[in-house]
Amino acid sequence: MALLKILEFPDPRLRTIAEPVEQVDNEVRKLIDDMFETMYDAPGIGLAATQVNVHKRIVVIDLSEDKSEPLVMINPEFEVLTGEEDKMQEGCLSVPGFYENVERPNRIRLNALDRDGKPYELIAEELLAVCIQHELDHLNGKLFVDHISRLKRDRIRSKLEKKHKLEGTHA
Ligand code: QAP
Ligand code: CO
Repeated sequence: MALLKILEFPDPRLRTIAEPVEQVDNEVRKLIDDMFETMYDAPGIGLAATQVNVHKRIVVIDLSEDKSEPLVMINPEFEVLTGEEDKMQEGCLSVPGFYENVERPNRIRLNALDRDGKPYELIAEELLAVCIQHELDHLNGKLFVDHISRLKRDRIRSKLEKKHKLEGTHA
């Protein structure tokens, strides 16, 4: 297994629209294993392939405290089940150090393939519903900062650009 490099906002590669997976084969499963390792190392609760510069429709999520509930979503699609929204503080491994409130529907139905390529359906609520929507946004080139004010987004962008410049001078 391997730790993958996570792209950070405002990297334009995070705006790529991911392609559907045609075959869930060993190469895809290796990527999924590396994505879990990368997410657990961070640590994080969700990671989309887009964030590691692989533009395929693959997401991994684990909301547990002890890595005990790994969820794999390949070619995921969701449908909103309620008009009710949850306002939740979101973060992102691609926007390190920043957290902002985002409102999203709090009950969804997900359809996806698992790591064996088998279709499944899942009704998700609250944090899981929010996390799935956040990760599926990545596959469409969207970030949680697109859901907040331009002022806040521009402040985050300039702080991260400063950080990246500093990292560049040390490398
Ligand atoms: C998406 O985010 C999410 O800033 C997953 O310095 C988060 O795993 C959906 C992380 C919250 C809904 C609610 C963020 C790690 C991890 C950071 C993550 C950081 C280190 C974020
Ligand atoms: Co994210």
